Amino acid sequence: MQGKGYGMGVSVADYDNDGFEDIYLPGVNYNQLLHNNGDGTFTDVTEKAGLTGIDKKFGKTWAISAGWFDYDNDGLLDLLVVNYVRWSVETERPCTTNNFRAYCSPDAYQGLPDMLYHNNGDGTFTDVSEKSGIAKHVGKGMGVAFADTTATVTWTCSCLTTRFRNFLFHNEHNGTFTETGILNGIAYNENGKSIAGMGCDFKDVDNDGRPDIFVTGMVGDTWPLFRNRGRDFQDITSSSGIARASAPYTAWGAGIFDFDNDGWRTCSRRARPFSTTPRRSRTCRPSCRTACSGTWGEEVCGCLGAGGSGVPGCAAASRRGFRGPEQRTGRSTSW
Ligand SMILES: [Ca+2]
Ligand SMILES: [Ca+2]
Ligand SMILES: [Ca+2]
Repeated sequence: MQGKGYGMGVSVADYDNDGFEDIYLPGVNYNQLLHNNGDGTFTDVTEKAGLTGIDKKFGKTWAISAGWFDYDNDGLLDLLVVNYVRWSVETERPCTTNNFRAYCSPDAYQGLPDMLYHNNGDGTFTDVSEKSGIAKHVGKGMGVAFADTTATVTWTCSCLTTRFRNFLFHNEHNGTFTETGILNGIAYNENGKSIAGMGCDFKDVDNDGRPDIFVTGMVGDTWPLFRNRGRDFQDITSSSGIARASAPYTAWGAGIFDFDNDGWRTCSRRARPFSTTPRRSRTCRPSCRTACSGTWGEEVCGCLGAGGSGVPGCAAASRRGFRGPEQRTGRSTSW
């Protein structure tokens, strides 16, 4: 597996249904599709597959993340590539902080649309970005997450962007997508602002059957948690306790997991808040007990707890080492 250029992300899935997981690597100047040969080796099939990430208008786009999902239910995984900003060495301009040359803010660059590739089933893909409506929406994307909420309303994927509003693409099941981020309440946070969103996940944190959206951001942003109410989303970042816990941190990756592997909808006395510091644990513990009685705002605190809360938690990698829920050593919860 020979890497090329500056890789930014990774997405793993068996796109050709041969039983072996394949790898897609979005990057700055190259994207790569590595086919798993099933014998411990991989073959770079990017060109043959048509997944170079080269756009006829923008050239090679700066891709940061990608995700596999079957948008047309034909049994073959399709690929969404999330693009960041228009940048090249040739057009880079000088930016300074306190008279020192520094990286420019994302505000200094133009955004890009994302790309959607349809899996043709013969090892090749067709760029359907324009046909599907995805290319109409220019952003500065960094993360992507998918969820199928057919029990309520079908939202299929969410692209998060940095210093630009979030997108929510609704799968119309006719080959096209409608962007409904503003209508459904996830475009901006509860203060009406966009944040430097980076990682995201789209899973059910409160076991009501509707996937919710969690986003990580920069220090001071607080990391939004949007609760899915069926017809729309409600920003519960503050009421869940995440605002307070996340405000001092910058984070990229995000995930909603059941850390202690003991199933859904159980609370324990050991439930702790979304924090690794004892001080915050003490502050929030009474709320977590309330959570067991089913109050939503407090339940998030419990849901995000570690060490036996029994419901999924949220966690994120952080520049300052924030790990999300604390993990204990013990039977199924060892880390
Ligand atoms: Ca495969
Ligand atoms: Ca498909
Ligand atoms: Ca939910």
